[in-house]
Amino acid sequence: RKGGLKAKSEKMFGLMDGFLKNDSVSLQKDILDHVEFTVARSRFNFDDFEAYQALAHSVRDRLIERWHDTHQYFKKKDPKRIYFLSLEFLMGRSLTNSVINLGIQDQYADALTQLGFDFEILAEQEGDAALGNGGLARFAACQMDSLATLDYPAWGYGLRYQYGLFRQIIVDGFQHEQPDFWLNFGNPWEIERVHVSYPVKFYGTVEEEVLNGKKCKIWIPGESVEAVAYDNPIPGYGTRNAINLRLWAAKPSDQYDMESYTTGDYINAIVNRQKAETISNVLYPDDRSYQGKELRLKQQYFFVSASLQDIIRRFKDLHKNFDEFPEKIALQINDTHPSISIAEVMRVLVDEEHLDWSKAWGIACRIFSVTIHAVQPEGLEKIPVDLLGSVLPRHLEIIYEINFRLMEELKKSFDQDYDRLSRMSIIEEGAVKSIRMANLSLACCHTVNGVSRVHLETLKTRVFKDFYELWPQKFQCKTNGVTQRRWIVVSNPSLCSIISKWLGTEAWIRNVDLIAGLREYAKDPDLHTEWKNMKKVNKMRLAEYIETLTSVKVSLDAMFDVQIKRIHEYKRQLLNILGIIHRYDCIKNMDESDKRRVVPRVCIIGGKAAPGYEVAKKIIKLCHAVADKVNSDPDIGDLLKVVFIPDYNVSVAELVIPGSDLSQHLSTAGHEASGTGCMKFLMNGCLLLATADGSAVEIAEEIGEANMFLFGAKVDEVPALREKGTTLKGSLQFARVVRMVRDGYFGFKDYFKSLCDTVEDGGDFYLLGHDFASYLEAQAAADRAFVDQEKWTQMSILSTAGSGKFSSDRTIEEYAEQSWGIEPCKCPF
Ligand code: RUG
Repeated sequence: RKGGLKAKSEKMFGLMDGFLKNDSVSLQKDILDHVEFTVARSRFNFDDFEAYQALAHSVRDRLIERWHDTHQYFKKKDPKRIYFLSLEFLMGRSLTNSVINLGIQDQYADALTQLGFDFEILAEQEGDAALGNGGLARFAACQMDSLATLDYPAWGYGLRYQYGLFRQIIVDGFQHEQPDFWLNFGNPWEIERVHVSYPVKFYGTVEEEVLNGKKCKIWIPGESVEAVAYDNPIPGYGTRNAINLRLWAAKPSDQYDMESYTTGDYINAIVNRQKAETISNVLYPDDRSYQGKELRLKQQYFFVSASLQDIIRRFKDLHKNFDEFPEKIALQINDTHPSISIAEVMRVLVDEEHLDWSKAWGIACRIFSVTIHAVQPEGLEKIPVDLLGSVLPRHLEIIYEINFRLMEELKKSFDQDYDRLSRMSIIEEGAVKSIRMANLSLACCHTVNGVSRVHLETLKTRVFKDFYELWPQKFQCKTNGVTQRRWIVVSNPSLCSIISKWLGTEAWIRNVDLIAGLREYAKDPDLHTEWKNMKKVNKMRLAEYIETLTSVKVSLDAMFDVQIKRIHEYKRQLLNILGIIHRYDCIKNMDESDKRRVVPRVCIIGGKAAPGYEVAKKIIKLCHAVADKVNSDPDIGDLLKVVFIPDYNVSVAELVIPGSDLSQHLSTAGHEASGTGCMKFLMNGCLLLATADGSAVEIAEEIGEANMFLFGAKVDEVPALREKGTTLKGSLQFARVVRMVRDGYFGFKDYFKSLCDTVEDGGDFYLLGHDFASYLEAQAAADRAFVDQEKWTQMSILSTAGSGKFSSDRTIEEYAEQSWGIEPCKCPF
């Protein structure tokens, strides 16, 4: 029978191949069919949004076709798979990216033109899928694109939040948060799998029983919630492979509350059941602190438990013996958020599969690897013991057992060094006894990855020094990357055409190392002309966008200077604003002849502040207060404009980055683990003004320091500077601009007082005062370079040409070879 099934599936595979036609007439028919039968509108009367929906569904059909074929093929070949666990994925829009990766963009553009629509206008109808906060989540999305493109047998697992990252509304310069109802108009990119669901248990007690003469623990849970799968096909570029991102949604389960119906309180019973859904309701909007929240722990365990049930079910379909588990499965933990998966794997193997502890632990240690994205020990997640014991009582016992064995092992090496033992312990003693999730990961994972060289060094010498001394071989550097498909091909089509034309090939889209070939033409006047035109067109689009949003008109001759990222003290948007105040102050005090020498600037800032982060919110307000003053000052005119772009997200980045001349990456050295925004700007030929932090150090190595504007204290100088307590005395200019804010020059004197306090004597943890003078020098150097447009264009070309290393394709290949031990598995065309 098996042989018969196999033959049948092979025949089906052949029949499905090329099932959907991609010529313009077939696409038109498919789109109209979807208008009529999916969107249920008349084909004679539908608007742009409905046209987008129909278009998206026809693309989805093609995605599903490849995605089925890929999974059939993976099943047939049964390669070792990588399962990527991440609590956040910041996917942005899917339409353009999908048609480009499927290789049918031109056909769709033709089909739509013939139907009287414009592809780009319809693409604008799509909302962003913002199931993540920032760098970590967008990096996860880039990794999925690279995994698919490089044909790796991969699955992503995460949570399908009902509300993604909040929408940022600006009222009178203040940030307000509004919920992101991203699913209200449906989501054509996902496939609801009602039949793929698993129960996830919480609370309850642990009991002992005897099985085959052996004492065993059994968990008697107190609550069960159903996890339902939503699949999101991720197409690779230049390949038939389309992998799966499976996101879990919580639904009420019937298993545990039958009793409540029989008590007669039917309405309350229903209301209580609905509460189950809250688990996947909302994304935590702070990317740094979420310590000790019950819902957060439930979210983590919910997606981990469902994913592992799914993974183990798939494994068991083909294998009987858990000895083969590490040969077939690699599990990647994205930051410490999914670390509870380690305890869950141990629970399943020991309690359910009845493996003995050492065997189970041996398996766990061979399958898990972790990437740490944080820099400070304080940024690592801790869960109070009481909370974990109440929500997941059996897991707490397991973690205690892991810790007991870890301590026994450590004692062999460190004997009486109790300080070290307590630092390395998974359990943190103190007022609130807690589980250190990072230490749990370090105890188990075979590889601990840092996200840039500087970051790995910090992990080795500070954050995890003790662990590094014990297990140096575990620590690896995997410098982050971004996908050139999204960040050049989708977001900057003119640049894409220029690169392909000058390299004489499109092969760089899969093999980005080829982009270095542009270096040869960095001084070619014809390339310069094309490059400058491309930049001008992109700046025009951005200028229109700025005017629509903010009513500020900006000059295309000005340097577009951009800082877009989450608002954080360490990212130092305040340094940028104080620099803008200094520029304003200088221009105000110039005579007309000096003014003629000023390089006009449009300073663009965008980013969200976590809802409870008061200092960050004040920074946003200060930006607006300065913008109000500067933009309405007739002495200034086009020499300086300040713009805050509200509701920064992935699709805003796709518009802003290609239109930028200069971008700022100002983190105090040692605080940015890597930074990936800088890589997107680099690919787009935007010059970087940056501190020697995170990946900027490696960027400087690739393009040469002369092609960017570096400034500020170095990583190893920072501790001594803090110790010394550098103050305003370091720079009169700094003292003057802070005083202007303090004295109410931009209004809101009382409101900004505490913000000024953060950078004045005794404070200034992030060293704005120390770095200010060198920041202004770097800004002046950028001005000088901009005046010589040929030189600037050459630097811009060299930036793009040097961006090859920062592709997530390179990152993923390093993970595949050095951490996961997986091979490509390419579905035949
Ligand atoms: O802040 C880091 C960025 O430096 C990094 O580029 C990105 C991806 O590795 O991750 C960011 N991050 C760190 N996001 N959340 C955290 C907290 O662990």
